[in-house]
Amino acid sequence: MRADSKLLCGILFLILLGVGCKKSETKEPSTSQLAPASSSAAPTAPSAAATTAAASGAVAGTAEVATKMAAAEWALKQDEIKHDPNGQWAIQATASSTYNDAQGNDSFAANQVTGPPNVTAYADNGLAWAPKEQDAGIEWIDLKYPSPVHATAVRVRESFGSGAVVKIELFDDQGVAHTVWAGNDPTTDLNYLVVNFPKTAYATARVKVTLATNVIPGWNEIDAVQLVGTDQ
Ligand SMILES: [Ca+2]
Repeated sequence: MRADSKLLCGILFLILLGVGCKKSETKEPSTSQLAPASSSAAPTAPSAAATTAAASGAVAGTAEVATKMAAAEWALKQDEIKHDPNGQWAIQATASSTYNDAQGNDSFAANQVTGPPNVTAYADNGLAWAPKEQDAGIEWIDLKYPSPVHATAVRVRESFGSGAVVKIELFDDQGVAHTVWAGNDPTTDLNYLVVNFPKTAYATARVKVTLATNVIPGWNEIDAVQLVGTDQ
């Protein structure tokens, strides 16, 4: 009898252990399902979606779909701009000032605005340019491009403290500045300020972006600036 009950206890223990293991297995997929969404989408959206999904059933499902759709739309737009055949990325940059007096390829140096965008989340990131002070006022970045074009747009990719751009100028081949946009920058989060204008009569290979950093408190960072145009 004793041996039987010991055996029974042993079997029961093994069954319970098995159930326990299965429980912990089922938790894992739900966690890893959330992971890809947060890495591929707009930085603020997925965590909100995760909280909503945990809160309640059908309504949460609808909200999650809407968040995913918005994230997908954002990603498609980023990709379209990045691969625009009429778009060029800067090859040379100078700035009014840089964080910690960064030079060359240092984090936050002017050169961090050259090339295609490489900041992947809305955050303080050394792959973008930041001026020396957070809220000093007027700061600018001056950029040169490989080919002079008759321009139709400038796209400024803002990666932190978005919304502080106040002016965009193009320089013609005589070095004369032309203001193509001035006003209130509506950009929020990691996104482009897109400025479209009638094709310029002059050719340009130089763009200057001016910020008023006191407008948006904290660090204001620019990841990349695209010049859009054609050679005729
Ligand atoms: Ca960058």
